[in-house]
Amino acid sequence: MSLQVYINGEYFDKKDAKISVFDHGLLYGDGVFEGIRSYNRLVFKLEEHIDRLYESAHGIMLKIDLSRKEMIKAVLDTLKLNKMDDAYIRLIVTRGIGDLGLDPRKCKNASIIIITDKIQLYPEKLYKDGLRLITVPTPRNIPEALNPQIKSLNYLNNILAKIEAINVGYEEALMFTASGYVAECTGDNIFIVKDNKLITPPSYLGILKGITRAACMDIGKKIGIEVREDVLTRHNLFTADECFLTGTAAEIIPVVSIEKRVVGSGKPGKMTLKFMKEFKELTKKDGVKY
Ligand code: PXG
Repeated sequence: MSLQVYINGEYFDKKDAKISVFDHGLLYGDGVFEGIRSYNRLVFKLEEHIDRLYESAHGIMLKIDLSRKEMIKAVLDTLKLNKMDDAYIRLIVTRGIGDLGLDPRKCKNASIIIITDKIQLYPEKLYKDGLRLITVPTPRNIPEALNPQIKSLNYLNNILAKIEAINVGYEEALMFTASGYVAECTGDNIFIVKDNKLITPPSYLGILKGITRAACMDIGKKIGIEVREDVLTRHNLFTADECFLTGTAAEIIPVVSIEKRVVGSGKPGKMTLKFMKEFKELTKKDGVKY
């Protein structure tokens, strides 16, 4: 059986899983999504992801016909059907089929798509050796225009930054806010370690409020490490003892250089390794079973 994809309550073979060219998700990037992971048949932070999906949808006045409970069931059913033990789940809700013209009133029904597959955001080697970051000219979207807390289907802001990093030979881009403060990377949040404390940019600056980021803040609390949200400058990054990125796809990945400045010892730091270990443990026990 080939991979089964859920579209509006029905399952389709991967090759037949298609949506209309008149769907406003395609025509205008009008929709929202979530990226979720399961580990050994436990879906990590499923409720948090579903809550964020509905908040993103509410932010763009997109009505999802399924209740949260029904949505959770649809995700779990799709995982079971595909017999996936460890999966990357892409949950997408688009405005649905309309006409040419961006008026969302023309779209009568949102399209719901659930893909359960695999993802490898960075090469395995970088988890051992650490990632090099480069800063890029494109700032993160200003929250007054399109708040990055809405996980929308329009990721061009991040894709432009990714292209800028790739063009100069880097795997990942560090993005700033329009005012020049550290924001996040293209699909990950950022943490630094300074004097045994963890610091991450506050969400009001205009970043995605990452679920892995929140999990790391909880880990800090649990193991007695001070974690705080604070505005960070480039200089704070250059003088950090350690740095790492967090995200559902990336999990936790060490950063060893930023804009050619070596971070700490130039190797993944002790605190970073501790958080990576604690996070792995958490994913083994924390989750919704299927
Ligand atoms: N910032 C941005 C801009 C993101 O897109 C994160 C931070 C981390 O958030 P979570 O909640 O996942 O800890 C994200 C999430 C992909 C991919 O396909 C990207 C993400 C998640 C899953 C897949 O590149 N980004």
